[in-house]
Amino acid sequence: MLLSRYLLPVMKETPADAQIVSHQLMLRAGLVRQTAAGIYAWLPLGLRVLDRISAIVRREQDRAGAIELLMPTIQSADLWRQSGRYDAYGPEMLRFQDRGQREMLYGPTNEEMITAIFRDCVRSYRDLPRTLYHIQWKFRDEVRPRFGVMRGREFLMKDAYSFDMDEASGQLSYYTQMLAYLRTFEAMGLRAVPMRAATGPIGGNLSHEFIVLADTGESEVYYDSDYEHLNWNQSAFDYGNAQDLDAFKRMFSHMYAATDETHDLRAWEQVPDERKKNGRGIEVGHIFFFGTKYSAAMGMHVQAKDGSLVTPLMGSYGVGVSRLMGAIIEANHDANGIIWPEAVAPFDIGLINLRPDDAACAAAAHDLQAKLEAAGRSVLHDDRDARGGEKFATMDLIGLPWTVTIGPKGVAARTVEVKRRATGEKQEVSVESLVAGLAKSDTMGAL
Ligand code: P5A
Repeated sequence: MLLSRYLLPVMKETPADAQIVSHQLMLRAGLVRQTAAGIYAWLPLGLRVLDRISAIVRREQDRAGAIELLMPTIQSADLWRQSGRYDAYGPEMLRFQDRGQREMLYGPTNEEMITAIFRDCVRSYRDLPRTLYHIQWKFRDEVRPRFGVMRGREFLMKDAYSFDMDEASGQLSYYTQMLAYLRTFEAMGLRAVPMRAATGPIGGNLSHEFIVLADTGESEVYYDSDYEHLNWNQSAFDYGNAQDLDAFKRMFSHMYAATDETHDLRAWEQVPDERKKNGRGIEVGHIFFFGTKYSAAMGMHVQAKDGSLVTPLMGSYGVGVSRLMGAIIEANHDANGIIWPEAVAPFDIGLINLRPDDAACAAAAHDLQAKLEAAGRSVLHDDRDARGGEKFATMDLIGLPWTVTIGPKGVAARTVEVKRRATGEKQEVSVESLVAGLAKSDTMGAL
């Protein structure tokens, strides 16, 4: 991608209306633009990150056996009257009428809709268990939308819904999603702790919030320091264990996290003092097991093996996809800008040509861009007619993992400077070794 033909409206000044660093950086780095209170347009660079976050969420959902579908954003009030939540939901729900005066709403969540779909599609125990998910925009008319995409009114959520024949199977679905969440956040370079939580308007009595540790977070969290060191992708944690609920529970049982030291005290007492930590964090996910709350209210039955009719048990599982972008930035930035983890960066490499007016430099830069792209790397090539200092500052602000700089001296020697954003380390390398190294390895870190 040539920056001279891209849309990247970066700002030098910190916008006065943005209170937290992630919101400031998202505006300054040209990721989003506010179009109304709590509503944002995703600019090209921001959309690339949002797509990469969604892709990781999708990959981990698929790996955990969940099945993707897509439900609409607009729902009918009648659907919500079936569960009794139409009146209960209150002013957070955006309600309106269509031209036939039918009452409609912009979905804040999809428990009712998925229950109706599943109820109408499925008759037999053979069709259960199932977990279905989608990644779709939601609207909640929050009283105080703030902190940019962290608490928006329109926001992107991954919401999954599980249907099971009995309690044990339902809990298995719940813990399967719990593991999928820990893997999802880890894959984005985040440390997240699952914390027992209240269920609010979703319902049920088994619920966890996932809190990303960040000093600027809104929630206080007391947690077991083991969470900082775990690798949820190691084989000790495996969906194979999911055949056995006890094995699954053991996987999580020695670690606890809570909103305060007294909450879930019995559990917390099992954590040795030296592992007890507290800090701040951001809620990026929330999972619920609420049994028959919606399936019973909406008249859903499936036939069991013995011919009897059973009301399936359900859970719902949310990830704040757009909020995650804010959380990732809160956890990964410095005074100069964002430091994207490689897994979600909008481009892998920023390529700076210091002298686009010089024919040899321009030819070398275009040639290197083509070679890097052929090796499977995404490249944002700053070919603009601008000062070097401005180009470096832009790259630091937008936080691409690697910057490769081409200038007249290097062109003569066939070398480039490679800088790693996370550490600031710089290295002179030959163009050949850069390209050969990239062809061999997944990460530039191998250089
Ligand atoms: C779970 C999936 C639910 O809605 N129903 C479907 C359940 N849970 S939740 O906790 O209310 O939301 C899930 C996640 O969505 C994010 N989120 C938000 N992100 C940005 N702006 C908002 N206003 C907002 N509200 C919720 C959070 O990450 C939350 O964990």
